[in-house]
Amino acid sequence: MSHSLKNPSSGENIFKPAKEFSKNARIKSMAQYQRMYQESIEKPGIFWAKEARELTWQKKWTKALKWKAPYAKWFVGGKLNVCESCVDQHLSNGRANKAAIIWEGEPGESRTLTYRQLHREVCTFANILLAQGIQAKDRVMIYMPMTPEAVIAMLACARIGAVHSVIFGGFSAESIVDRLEDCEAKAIITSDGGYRRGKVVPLKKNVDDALKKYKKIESVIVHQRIGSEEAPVKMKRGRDFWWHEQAAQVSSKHEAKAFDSEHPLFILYTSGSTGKPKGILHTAGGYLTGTYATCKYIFDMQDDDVYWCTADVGWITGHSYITYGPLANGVTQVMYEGAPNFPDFGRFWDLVEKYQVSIFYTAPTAIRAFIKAGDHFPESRDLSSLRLLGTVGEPINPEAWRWYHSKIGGERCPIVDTWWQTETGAIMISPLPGCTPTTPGTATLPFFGVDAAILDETGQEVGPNEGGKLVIRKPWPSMLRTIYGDKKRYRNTYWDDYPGIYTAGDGARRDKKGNFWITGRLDDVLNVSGHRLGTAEVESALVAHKVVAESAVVGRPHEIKGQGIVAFVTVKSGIETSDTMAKELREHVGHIIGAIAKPDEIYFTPALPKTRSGKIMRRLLKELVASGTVSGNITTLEDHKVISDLQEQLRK
Ligand code: 7RM
Repeated sequence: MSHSLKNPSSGENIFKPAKEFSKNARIKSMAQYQRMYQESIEKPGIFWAKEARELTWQKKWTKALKWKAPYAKWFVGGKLNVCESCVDQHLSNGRANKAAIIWEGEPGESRTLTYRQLHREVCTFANILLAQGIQAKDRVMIYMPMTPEAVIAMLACARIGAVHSVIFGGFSAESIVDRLEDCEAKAIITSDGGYRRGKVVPLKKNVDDALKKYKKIESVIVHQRIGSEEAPVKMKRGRDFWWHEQAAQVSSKHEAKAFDSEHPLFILYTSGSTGKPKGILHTAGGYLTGTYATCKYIFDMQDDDVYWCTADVGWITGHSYITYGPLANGVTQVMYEGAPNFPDFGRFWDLVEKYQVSIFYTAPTAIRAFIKAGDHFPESRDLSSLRLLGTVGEPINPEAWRWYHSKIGGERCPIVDTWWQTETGAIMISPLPGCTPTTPGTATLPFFGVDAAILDETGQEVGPNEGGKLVIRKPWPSMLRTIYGDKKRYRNTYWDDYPGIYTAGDGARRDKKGNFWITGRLDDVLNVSGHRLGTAEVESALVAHKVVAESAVVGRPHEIKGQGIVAFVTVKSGIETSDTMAKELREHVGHIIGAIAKPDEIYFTPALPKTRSGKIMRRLLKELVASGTVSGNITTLEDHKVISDLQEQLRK
């Protein structure tokens, strides 16, 4: 059992991994972590080369790292085919008939692909791509639902050296066009549709709409996921091809050719501070090494684990922790197509029970939705197969952390709160589950080889509990190599604050023990009467109140204090809101953080504006409180109506 030690002086909860967990974990003690961390920082080349050697290379590298800031080359001179580490190697290491992917569709059908079957599918699809004239370095867009074919498509691109760019299936035709134009893709892989909350998402139709504007696509390969009237598909002759028809015409054998370690692997678009998404470019050898090693140490993947990451492959989490990292580790993983609340909020826990999931990785926003839905959902399922939990995407509020720990983890599972970004490729700051003492709300300590620090404006490292900019001072293998087609923006965004140092764009502080507390994106840090205050801190305080399900906090110019605090609050179902409640919440925040943090205004809303990946769009809320309206592009919003309703409320 993991136990919690109450520290009476600070009132903090410190959770330490159970002995039984540590005993079998790769990293068993803090002493071991510290020794390895020290070595990895002093001699990163040696540390990472040791990890990289566990992967399959056709030609060994001559130099682990060549660094000319801000450009890194890892495993220089090395040649590999990423697909060999993720798939082929398992055909000869005893895992050929082991389940690689156990997939469940939203309607309930289930399919298992062994590593041998995955290999055949990937080889077949690689041959389909070749038959379409796709060559190394060509960009291929992938716009698919959460089916094994999405992973197969990614791996097949990697296998032939093509550069995939996955677009989340929830994005609109308009978003597809922007990205197609930016990377000048030659082919698209899509599906007739996918199931989400009982409805069919018409993916191929969205592609057709996008292709009215972007004319450089030579082939569209369509996987038949739905295959019925529910997803009518128009095929354009000479351009559109059914996956299964092509598969019948090509060989299922394909020999993996080696590519340079720095060969581009994929481009993934992510939002920045401007409207135009950034195409983050990752390359083969370093990215694979980073995702492989983090899965091994942070998720402690073992041969008998059943791992489940609930992210979509359209996000970096899906790339690193569904496709590349887990497969390179030869683990068995669950993949689920649909929504967490279909048919109800018990679905995830049904899956955990049915497939005996042992490692579960999800986002705080999902956890808060589960809290809101009610405890009876997890309580009525057997979750005893779980041994390790993870979170990613935003700071987790202690309230959600504790719920996750007790209701999902049965107080027995360590929780790894993993901080990282699309740009970092792999997890950078996280507990190691067998050794790191954790406190709800902190991502704790840097991973091996990660020289994380917090700097002030002058470039000095700040003292304990002082806020500053989170930076990484040394290159790491899975770091982004550039923003595709925009070197200038690459430099400006990440490397201009301090010479040779990567600026993450997040604010953070370190406590006396060295734990990193991420306070949120820097544009979300408020300064109230000269006090630095993370919007995340106020949100966390609000969510700690028993009526609150979720909240978003933004700053607004304030005559006297510099910035005032505006809170948007969603209450749990069945609870009535009132002015009295707003007052109570103000007092509550004052009680938890201090009077300084009391929101000046509180707006109740049935939902918060979120991107489709579940991130709260504070930028919109900020604009809304500042100007009363929202301009610009809101096509990435999950629910447009939320904004118009709030606008109405603010007018009153
Ligand atoms: C993996 C991912 C990156 C941004 C990042 C942070 C925030 C992510 C955490 C977190 C606090 C965490 N990539 N973030 N994980 N903040 N604790 N454990 O989310 O590119 O989409 O977003 O997400 O602000 O900069 S991402």
